[in-house]
Amino acid sequence: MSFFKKLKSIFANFTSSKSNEELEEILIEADFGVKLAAELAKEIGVKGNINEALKNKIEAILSPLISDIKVNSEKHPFVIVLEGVNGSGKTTTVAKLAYYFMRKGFSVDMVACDTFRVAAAEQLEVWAKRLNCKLYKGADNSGKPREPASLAYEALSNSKSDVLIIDTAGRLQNNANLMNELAKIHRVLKKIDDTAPHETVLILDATTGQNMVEQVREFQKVHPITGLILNKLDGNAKGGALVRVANEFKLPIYGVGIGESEKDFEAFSVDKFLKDLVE
Ligand SMILES: Nc1nc2c(ncn2[C@@H]2O[C@H](COP(=O)(O)OP(=O)(O)O)[C@@H](O)[C@H]2O)c(=O)[nH]1
Ligand SMILES: [Mg+2]
Repeated sequence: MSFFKKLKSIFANFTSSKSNEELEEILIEADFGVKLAAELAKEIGVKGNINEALKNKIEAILSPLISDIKVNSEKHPFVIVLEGVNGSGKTTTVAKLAYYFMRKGFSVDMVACDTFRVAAAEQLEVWAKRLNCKLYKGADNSGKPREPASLAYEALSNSKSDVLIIDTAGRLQNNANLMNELAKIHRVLKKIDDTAPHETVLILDATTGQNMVEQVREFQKVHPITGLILNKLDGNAKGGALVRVANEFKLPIYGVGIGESEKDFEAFSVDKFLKDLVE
């Protein structure tokens, strides 16, 4: 059952005559995870209006984390690396963030560090042309893929833009390779600016459910993630696992993806999220 349906059934079936253990069990069923379910059940208790109490609790977890992704103009360029598993929407989010920053008057360059798939660089090239951004590309003139870290280095050395957004690969031969490559990109950026990257944003797919927690944990092992973007909230996914991610990692939530165009990025709204959960 989806998180949404489970939550709906909690709201529909829960009566205040149930015990704390029962509430805890239902919350575990609803993908809150064992730890958070226990905490919530303890705090909410079985008295009063469970719906309201649960909503208040979810709001208390999420609201403090909602944040803008802000450019620090002292950093030039301000470097943002997007990371995440394959298909989570990284490349599309490069375009969304570029559009978002350009509307605020910042110039943006893009870097196609997913050099392993030709299609990945081409996908970003289409966005770069459409948004009129300079692109640092993942293949040299012979068509041979560039090494991602060396491309990132070249981009940061040469970019004159306000913001530099670096797209990365989501899948390599194995996880260790992917993580090593990301670590290397960070290392070379620091050779030029030891405070770079200024943001490392993990891109999550709202349809992945509880696997989200694992993803945050894995990427955090390599270097600190500074914020999250939750994509594909326009579909059936309700992104319920985000509550658990938020509770566990306390990372800023920079926005949500609600479609495939550059304009489909907006601030996370707790009200909208809660409405979707209970309506
Ligand atoms: N419906 C929807 N589709 C999205 C969203 N973000 C990305 N996509 C689509 O998801 C697919 C994978 O996106 P992509 O940016 O290539 O993911 P990447 O592998 O992480 O770079 C593409 O077909 C995108 O158009 C979103 O917010 N909503
Ligand atoms: Mg991509």
